[in-house]
Amino acid sequence: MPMQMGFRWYGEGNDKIKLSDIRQIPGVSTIVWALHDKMPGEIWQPEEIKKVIDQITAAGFNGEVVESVNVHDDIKIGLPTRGAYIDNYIQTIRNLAPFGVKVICYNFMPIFDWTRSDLFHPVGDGSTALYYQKDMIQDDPKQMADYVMSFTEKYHMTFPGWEPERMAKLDELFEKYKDVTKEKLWANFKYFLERLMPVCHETGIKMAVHMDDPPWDIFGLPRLLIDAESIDRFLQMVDDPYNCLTLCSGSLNANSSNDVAAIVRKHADRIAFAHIRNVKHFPNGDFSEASHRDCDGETGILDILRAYHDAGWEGYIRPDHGRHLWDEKPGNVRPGYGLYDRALGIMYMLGAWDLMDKEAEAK
Ligand code: CS2
Ligand code: MN
Repeated sequence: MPMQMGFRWYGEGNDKIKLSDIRQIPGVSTIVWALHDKMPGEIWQPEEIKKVIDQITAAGFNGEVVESVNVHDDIKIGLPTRGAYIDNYIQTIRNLAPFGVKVICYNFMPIFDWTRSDLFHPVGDGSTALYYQKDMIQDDPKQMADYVMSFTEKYHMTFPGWEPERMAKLDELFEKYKDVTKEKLWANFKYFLERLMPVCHETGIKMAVHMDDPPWDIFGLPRLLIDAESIDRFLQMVDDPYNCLTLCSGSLNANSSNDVAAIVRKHADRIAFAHIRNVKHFPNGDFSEASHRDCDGETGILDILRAYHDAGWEGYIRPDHGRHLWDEKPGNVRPGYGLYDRALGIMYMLGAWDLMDKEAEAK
């Protein structure tokens, strides 16, 4: 089985992009989906899963990758209530398996998912992209949460990992994380995965953790999956073929010293899901997300693709955040998840991949 190209879709009524639009992008086999109205810790019910899978398969795709089943904060903090939340997570895995799901992408970041200071920053060519201004993300998490929530209110759009219900309790959450050191977070992570592995073996579903974005501590909260060393530690900590990575090139390369291609070469067999995103760095430490074209950023997109190809890698891959192009503006596009730039990204990736296939055949 060759690698499978995916496209993230937020679901009917929750995404302006239609499955029939995605159908027109060459080479997409897999819809990367989720039940976006579920709170972390809730069980995903078979009938809810079936409804989405039926839509996906009717449109000619498979729904083998879920992004994300979010992990309840009590599990990350290590509270006594974690047992019940892990039981629920296990039940969700069991409920997903009969519908052909093979990979669950998730993250283990305290409180916040991806963090940016501007969701629609001008790139300079008329398009906009997600942007990180270093000096704006220092000590006031509320300011940032308010900024993201202002989009939620204005455009009636919620972002995974930024659920208004959780953001409303920010003080309480920070208080609960007060004693969670980096080592404690690692230990809680291990506990969670060790409970999940038997059910992963039983169901054939791989757990694929997403990298922390950006890959450093923010607002005093520890972050774990930040570089080659921490990825080694993670894979050894629970050394099981079902304990895998969602290797997100752009998240990792927000720290420009991270060499993503080298990580691919080392751990291809444990990468279940690849996110391809390009990052442009500025001398003051700010960064912008960029088109997938190699020379538009410094992430090394072509080297990364070559590393996957050389490894004979057979996982799922998708374009990650793209820019907002043409008529895509706040209000009609999910930040990072427009139709056009991700479609262009797919053609770029497939172009490189087809050429590498041809070269390999000729050898
Ligand atoms: C992001 C994340 O980089 C990405 O793909 O959009 O929100 C990602 O989906 C989560 O961190 C995965 O749990
Ligand atoms: Mn990603």
